[in-house]
Amino acid sequence: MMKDIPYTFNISAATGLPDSWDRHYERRLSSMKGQFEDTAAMEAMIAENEPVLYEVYELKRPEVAGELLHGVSVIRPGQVGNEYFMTKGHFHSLLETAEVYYCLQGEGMMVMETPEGDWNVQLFAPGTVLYVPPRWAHRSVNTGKDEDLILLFVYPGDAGHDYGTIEIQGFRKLVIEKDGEVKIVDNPRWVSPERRFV
Ligand code: PAN
Ligand code: ZN
Repeated sequence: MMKDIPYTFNISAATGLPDSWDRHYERRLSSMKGQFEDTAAMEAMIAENEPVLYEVYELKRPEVAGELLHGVSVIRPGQVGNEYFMTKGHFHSLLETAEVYYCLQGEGMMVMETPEGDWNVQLFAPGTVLYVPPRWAHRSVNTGKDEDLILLFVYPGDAGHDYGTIEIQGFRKLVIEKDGEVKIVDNPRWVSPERRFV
């Protein structure tokens, strides 16, 4: 059984990485099928070298109400077509649960939306604290040229992850590079909630 005693861990100021964790995983491009608009660019990159888009370091805690799950995510710099590397993104299965993010390194954005189709995008720079209220799906995007985007996250133990809704059509907004600048544009595949099931 997990010991229930207080503990600390350190995040290196130099690397932005924790010095201890229980679970580490990598997410590669092939597990993001349907998420990037430029499917030809995506298939070509998968065939060539199957890049890692992001890594997650998690501290293990019981997945129950009252606990706070926490860890560090590292999103690599890069693009698929003109879309920046990003996380899959999800709603919490328990929709009424929030999350706090703290940007340790890099630059980027959090793209968010509610089940009703409201959207919001916030910027990340080192030191930014982001509060994601209950009900908002969230996806981290690295808009940096060659630096990792490193984020500390904390969320309720019973939140759970619902990836399915986002897998169907992605988020309402895409973050792309156009004429050398970061732009937030409409996702052409996105359908408003009222029209989704008609
Ligand atoms: C984070 C995310 C992490 C990876 O821990 O799970 O950044 O993103 P995806 O889960 O969308 O692949 C979190 O938001 N937990 O709830
Ligand atoms: Zn979350």
